[in-house]
Amino acid sequence: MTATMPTSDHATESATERATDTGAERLTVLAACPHDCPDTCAMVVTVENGVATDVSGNRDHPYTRGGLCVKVDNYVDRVYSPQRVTHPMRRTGPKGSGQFERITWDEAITEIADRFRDIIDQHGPEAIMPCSYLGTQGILNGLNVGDPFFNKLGATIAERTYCDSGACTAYVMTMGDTAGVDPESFVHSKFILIWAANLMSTNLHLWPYVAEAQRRGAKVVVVDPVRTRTANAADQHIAIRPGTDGALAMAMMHVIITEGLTDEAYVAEHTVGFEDLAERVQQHTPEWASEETGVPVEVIRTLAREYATSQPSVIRIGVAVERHAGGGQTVRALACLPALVGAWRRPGGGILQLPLWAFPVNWPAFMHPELQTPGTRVINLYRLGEALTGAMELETPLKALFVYNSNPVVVCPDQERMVAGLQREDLFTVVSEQFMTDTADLADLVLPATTQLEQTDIMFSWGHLYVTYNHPAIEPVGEAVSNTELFRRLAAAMGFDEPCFTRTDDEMVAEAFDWSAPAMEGIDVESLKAQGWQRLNLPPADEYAPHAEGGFPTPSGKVELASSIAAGGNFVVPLFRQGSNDHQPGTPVDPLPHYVAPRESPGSAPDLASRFPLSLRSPKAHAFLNSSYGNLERQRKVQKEPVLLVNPEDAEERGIETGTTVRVFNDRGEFTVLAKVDPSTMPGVTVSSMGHWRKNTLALATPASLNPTAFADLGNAPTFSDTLVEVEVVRDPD
Ligand SMILES: Nc1nc2c(c(=O)[nH]1)N[C@H]1C(S)=C(S)[C@@H](COP(=O)(O)OP(=O)(O)OC[C@H]3O[C@@H](n4cnc5c(=O)[nH]c(N)nc54)[C@H](O)[C@@H]3O)O[C@H]1N2
Ligand SMILES: Nc1nc2c(c(=O)[nH]1)N[C@H]1C(S)=C(S)[C@@H](COP(=O)(O)OP(=O)(O)OC[C@H]3O[C@@H](n4cnc5c(=O)[nH]c(N)nc54)[C@H](O)[C@@H]3O)O[C@H]1N2
Ligand code: SF4
Ligand SMILES: [Mo]
Repeated sequence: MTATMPTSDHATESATERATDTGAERLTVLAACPHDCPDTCAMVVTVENGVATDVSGNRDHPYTRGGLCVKVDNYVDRVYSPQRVTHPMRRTGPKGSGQFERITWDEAITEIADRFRDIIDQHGPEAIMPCSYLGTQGILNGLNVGDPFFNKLGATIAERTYCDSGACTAYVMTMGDTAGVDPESFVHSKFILIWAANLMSTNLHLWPYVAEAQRRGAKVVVVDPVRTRTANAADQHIAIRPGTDGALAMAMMHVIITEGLTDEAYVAEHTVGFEDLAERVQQHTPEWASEETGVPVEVIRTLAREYATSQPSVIRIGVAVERHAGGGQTVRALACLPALVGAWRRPGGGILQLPLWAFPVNWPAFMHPELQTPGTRVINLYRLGEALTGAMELETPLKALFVYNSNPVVVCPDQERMVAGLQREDLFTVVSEQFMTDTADLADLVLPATTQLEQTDIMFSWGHLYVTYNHPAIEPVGEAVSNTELFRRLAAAMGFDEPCFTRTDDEMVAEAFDWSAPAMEGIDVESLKAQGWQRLNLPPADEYAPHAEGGFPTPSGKVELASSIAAGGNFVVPLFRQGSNDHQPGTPVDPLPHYVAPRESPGSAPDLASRFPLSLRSPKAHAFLNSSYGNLERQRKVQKEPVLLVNPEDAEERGIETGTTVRVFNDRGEFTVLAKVDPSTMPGVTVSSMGHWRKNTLALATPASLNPTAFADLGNAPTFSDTLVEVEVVRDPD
C-alpha cells in the first residue's frame, strides 16, 4: 500500500506519522535538500520496509519543480554508501596512518569530556576551538548547532567568514540587509546582469526564470573572466580581469551619473549621499576602467546605458566578487546601482545574492551569544593553519580542535600549514563526519554523523522565499547521530544544564522562527510538516517589489550611497562568529564606495607577477557541493579528474598541451594536475575547480594550497580571487 503525499487537507498530520499509522510498508516522506546551495530543493523520499529506495524532487514545489541536481539525485547512494562512517572510532596508529579502532559512543563522549577538562585545567578553555561551517544548512543541524556548547565552554570563537561575509557587511552598510529580489520575479526583468556567478552549476533552478525573461525579450549579460556554461547561455559575455570588478562598477556609475541616466526621483527620495558619490565617480571614467579591467571602453558605456535604461534591471552577484582585496567595496558599488537607476521600483528589479534575511529565523535561540564570556579570543578559520602551527602568535596555544559540518583541509586556504597543524601529535582532534574526508583522516576521534534522511530539520533558503520541512525518513545508519544529538550528549557530559542543552529536536523546530513575524503569517509547524514547504507570507512574485517605496533598514531608512555606519569601522556580521559582536576589528572605512586594486595582479604587483604571472580561479565544481561528493563514484565520474584550464596563449608560451601534467605553484605552495588548453578562460587566467579531495590528487594538494589567508577589505572575507601563480610542465601527455 502506498501512502500518498499529504496535502493541506491533512494540515495537522505529518507525513511520517500518518504513514506509520497506516502500517504501510511503503512510505512517502517529505524532505528538504540539506546542502549549502541557494536552491534548497523540496524532496520526496520513498521508504520501503524501513529502507530509503528513492529520493526525488517534490514536483509540487513551485520554485524547484521536482528537479534535483547531479549532486543529489542519487542521494540514496550517499546515504547507503559503503564509505559511510558508521560508528565512533579512535586513532591507534600515527596521525594520518588510517589506523583506527571501533569504540562505543559512551567511550567517545567520556574521552572528549575528560580531554576537554584536562585542557581547560592546564591551558584554559581558549585552548579548545570548534571548526564548522555548512555541511548541512538546516536551522537545527547547520551553522549554529554547536555554538551554545562552545560559547558556554569558553572555547576560542571560530570566525567563519567562508562565504558572503564580505558581501553581507557591504549590504548592511549600503542597504541595511541583504535586501533581495524574489528570484521568481526575474521573469519580469528586462536586463539581467549575472556578475561572477555560474548559475548553471551553482543555482540551477534560477535558470528557467532567466530563460523565461530572455524569451520575453530581456538581455542577459555575464561578467566573468571565464566563458562558463552560464556565459554561453547568455546574450553577452564580458570577460574581465580577475579582481577588477570594482573598477567596472565604479565606471558604470560614472556613465549613469554623467549621462543623466539616474532615476532622479528615486535617488532623491530613497538614497543619501548622491552628491558625494557623483563627485567620487568623476575620476572613474570608462577609459580608466578599461585599462584596469581589460573591458573595451565602448562595452563599458553600452553596459551602463543598457543596464540603466532597461527597467526593471536586476544584478545577480556571485561569491567571487567579494574575494579580492577590494571585494567589499565592489559589492558596495554594485549595491548602489539599482537605487541609482530606480530598479527597485518594479518586481524583477534590484540586486540578488542571498534573500536570507527575508526569513525571520530566531538566530539567538541557536547561537546563544549570552553564554559567551566577554573578551573571548576570536580566530578566523582561514587562519587555522597558521594558528595550529605557530605561524600565528598565540598566548594560549590550541590544544584541541572539534570539527563538524566542515572539511577544512580542502575548503580553507594555506593547505600545507593546515595539514601540518592537524598532524601535530599533541593536538586532540575530533571530527564528526559522514565520510573519511582528508580532515577526518587526521583525527584522534571520528564520530559518525547522520545524513538528511536520518534527521529532523527545518530550512530557510538563500535562493528563494519558501520554508521547507525535513522529516526523518529512516533510522540512522549504523550508530550515526545528528549534530543536535551530538551536542546534547556533549553538553550532558560537561554538566551543562541550561534549557538550550536539553531541548529536543521538536522543541528546536518550535523555536526556529519568530512565528509571529508578518512573513510567517499562515505558516506553522503543523502546516509545514503536512505540506513540506510554504512560501513566506509576502506578495506573489508578480507583485513583489520590496523597496518600491524605499524602506531600507539602514539608520536613514534609505540606500546609503555614503554609508553612515562605515565610519564606525569594518565589522563581521555576528552570524559568522558564533553570535559574537565582541572584538570587532573597527578599522574606519571610507563611507563612499571606491576601487581597491587586487593585491596580486600584474598591474598592481608587477614584481610578484614577474615570478607568478598567472591568476588562479578555484570556482565550484559542477558535480560536487564544495568538497562534499568529492569521494562518491557517480559525481567523480561526471566531474572527471582535477584539471587546470589554461588559455592557448599561456599554454603555448609554456609548452603545455591538453593532457600535460603541470605543477601550479607560488610562494605558498603547489599542486599538480592535468592541463586542459581552453580558450574559454582569458589570457593570464587559469582555473581549477575546488572540491576534489586532496587524497585523490596527483601530488596530495589542491588549489587551496596556493590561496592566501589575507582578508578582503570588508567582513574578513577570503581572497580566493586574488591569487597569482606560475605553471610549469612536469610531464608531457602520454
Ligand atoms: N555545483 C555546485 N553548486 C554550488 C556549490 C558547489 O560547490 N557546487 N556551492 C554552493 C555555495 S557554498 C556557493 S557560495 C555558491 C557559489 O556560487 P557562485 O557564486 O556561482 O560561485 P563560483 O562557482 O565560485 O564562482 C562563480 C564564477 O565567478 C567567476 N570568477 C572568479 N573570479 C572572478 C572575478 O574576479 N571576477 C568575476 N567577475 N568573476 C570571477 C568564476 O569564473 C565563476 O564562473 O554555489 C553553491 N552551489
Ligand atoms: N579554494 C576555494 N575554497 C573555498 C571556496 C572557493 O570558491 N574556492 N568556497 C568557499 C565557500 S563559498 C564555502 S561555503 C566553503 C564550504 O566549506 P564547507 O562547509 O566545509 O563545505 P564541504 O566541503 O562541503 O564540507 C562539509 C562537510 O560536512 C560534512 N557533513 C554534511 N552533513 C553533516 C552533518 O549533518 N553533520 C556533520 N557532522 N557533518 C556533516 C560533509 O560530509 C562534508 O565533509 O568553502 C570555501 N572554500
Ligand atoms: S544541491 Fe542545490 S540544486 Fe542540488 S538538490 Fe540540493 S538544493 Fe537542489
Ligand atoms: Mo559558499
